Amino acid sequence: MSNIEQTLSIIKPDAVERNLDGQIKEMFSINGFTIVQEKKIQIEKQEAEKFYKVHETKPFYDDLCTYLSSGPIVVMILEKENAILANRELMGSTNPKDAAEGTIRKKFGISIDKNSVHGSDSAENAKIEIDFFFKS
Ligand code: IDP
Ligand code: MG
Repeated sequence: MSNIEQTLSIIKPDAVERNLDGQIKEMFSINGFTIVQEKKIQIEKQEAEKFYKVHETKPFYDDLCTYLSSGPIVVMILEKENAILANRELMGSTNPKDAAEGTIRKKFGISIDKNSVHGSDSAENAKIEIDFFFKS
């Protein structure tokens, strides 16, 4: 049975700053994702804190929110069969050092914090994250 899903992807400041957004979007396209909506924005730290609220108890939370709000990002709704898991696989492990060959983080990630992309981790969070950026 078909299971077309949507997931939220973010090209993070480190990648936008290095003009990698075109190459990253091409990787999505080659891998069968449709970019349903996209926008390039910069968010306030307060918004980053809301977006990453699940991580609020982590020691890296403050740095993470400062970082996500430090420069322009590209937020996208990606669509494909089993998009949520497929995007997590295409992104690779959180730490680029551990990411598999051919993944976005292996190719472009600099470090565990500057790892170039975000992707929703579940159907529930995909919906919440898509609404966060695209609900009018
Ligand atoms: P994910 O992005 O692969 O889903 P999460 O565990 O949800 O990884 O963490 C969210 C983001 O927080 C990561 O993408 C990374 O930028 C940052 N992060 C995660 N773990 C660490 C850490 O141990 N030190 C610094 N930053 C971290
Ligand atoms: Mg996550």
